[in-house]
Amino acid sequence: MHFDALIVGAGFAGLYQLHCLRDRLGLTVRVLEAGGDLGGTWYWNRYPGARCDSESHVYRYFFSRELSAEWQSSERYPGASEIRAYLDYVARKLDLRRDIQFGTRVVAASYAEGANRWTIETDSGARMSATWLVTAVGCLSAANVPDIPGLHDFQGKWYHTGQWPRDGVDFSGKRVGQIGTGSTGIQSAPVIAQTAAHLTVFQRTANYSVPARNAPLTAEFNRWVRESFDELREATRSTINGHAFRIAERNVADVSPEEREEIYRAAWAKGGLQFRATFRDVMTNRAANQTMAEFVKARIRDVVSNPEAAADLADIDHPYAAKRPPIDTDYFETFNRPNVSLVNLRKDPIERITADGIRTKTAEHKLDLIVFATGFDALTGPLLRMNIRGRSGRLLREDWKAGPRTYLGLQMPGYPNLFTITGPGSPSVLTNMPVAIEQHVEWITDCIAHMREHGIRTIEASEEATRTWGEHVQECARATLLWDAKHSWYFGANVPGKPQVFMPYSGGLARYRRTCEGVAARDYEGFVLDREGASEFSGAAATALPGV
Ligand code: N01
Repeated sequence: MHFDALIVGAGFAGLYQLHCLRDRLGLTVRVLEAGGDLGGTWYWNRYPGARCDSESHVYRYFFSRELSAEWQSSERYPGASEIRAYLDYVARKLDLRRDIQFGTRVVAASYAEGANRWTIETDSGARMSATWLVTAVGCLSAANVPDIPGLHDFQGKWYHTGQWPRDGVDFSGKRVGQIGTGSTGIQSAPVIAQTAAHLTVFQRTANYSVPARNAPLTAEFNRWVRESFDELREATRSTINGHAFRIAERNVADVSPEEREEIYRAAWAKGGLQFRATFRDVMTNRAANQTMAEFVKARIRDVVSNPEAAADLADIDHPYAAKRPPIDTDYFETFNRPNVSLVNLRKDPIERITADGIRTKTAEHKLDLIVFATGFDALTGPLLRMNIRGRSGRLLREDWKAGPRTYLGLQMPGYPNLFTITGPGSPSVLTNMPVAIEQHVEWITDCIAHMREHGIRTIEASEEATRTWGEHVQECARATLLWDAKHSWYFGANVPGKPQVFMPYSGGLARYRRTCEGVAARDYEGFVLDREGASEFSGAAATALPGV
């Protein structure tokens, strides 16, 4: 079957891309989704405590006032099931499901030059083709289960948080081991501890966390959200990270130590990602960052009553927010429970998994169940596992051997008419994702509309623009303290053998948006356009995007 466009993935990105291409441009479109339902990341991440750390009033689409106005969020941060319900609501309103094929994993995609077509193959052996291929596969969707010796010997059950069973997992009466203390592990441990007989948390790198201070939302707040649509939309589009809060204009050195402490305490009491926004130089000035880091470490020591556990939890080896900063509900408090213990893998590394638990250098931990909160093969993993082949059969996996190469995180040279939503080299994971997604989807939609209007057969990132952009992405990261945490997944360091390249664009979403707009306005500068070919579109005449 042939379509104008195929979209891979039915999360925030795939749903909006379907709406834009089908309902605004009139293209024939099919969405292919590996999961059994909508949600993308949120379909798979059903682990205990799964919740977004963007706040509900901005973790949503802003392309439609009506869609936003009719949705009521129940809590300050949306839980995974509420996000799935929201996406279901959007899909119903826009009648999206009829063009989505669930339970269908794309296992290969290849471009045929003569026909100017992408052909994809699914895990059931089906083939489909399209003029445009848009990957909406998410940045954090390829689960990373570490290759720890002995996993096959384990007689209990084990789960990765990013592939959580739809029916949930019953921890009651079970001895549970959790490996990993990133954003996920920090959310799951407190919830698992509530019902497990015992929870052992295996920590390799100690992590900062700030209280989320989640709470139910009042009717008054929801009314404010409805009435503030324009302001919220404008704020998310003009801030560095797509959130509605702004980073303070002051530097740490502008205030006295007493004032600074007061500012940190107030931000701590308020909770959430805004904690980092209290000073503008914490991501660029080591001494400034250290004040923030020390404040958080002091809070950890305040909360955790066992001094050894407190010391292990506060023994953090990187600047605050150089790795993705989590927010939590009672994470550090959890270590005061009698049924929770911490193993510091830096002192006592895992030797192997055995039939009945985990053996570290100094101890045997008997377990009924292991939870891998061990993260993802981020950004590149979801794309590479699709076996994408471009011109002359070139393989993306080969082209990215030394790290991802993209232009604006939107396209790669050698892969015409293939667009990657929030791909490596775009702000993506450093932002409030739906805002970054909307910007990409709208840019891609405008681009395809432009191609149709002007009879452009193919668009493809140029080699030179890709090289320059790649250097710029590294330079931007180097100018921040993100560069200091070489063991973060932003560099791909969590997956053995993965090239160490800083992957997301850290120059800020607002600046990035302007860059993309400028590129389009200058006739898609940095892209190669094939204006020769005849077009073969089945949709209605090209239309400009209304309202975007
Ligand atoms: O994954 P991570 P995540 N032995 O890679 C440890 C988003 N997110 O799923 O740091 C022992 O951050 C690893 O240790 P180390 C968010 O963008 C958002 O938690 O590599 N330990 C680390 O502690 C986030 O950043 C939300 O030394 C091993 C942990 O596993 C991203 O998803 C919620 C190990 C992995 O942490 C990923 O977060 C959740 C090994 N072999 C996630 N391998 C919200 O919006 C790995 N680890 C709230």
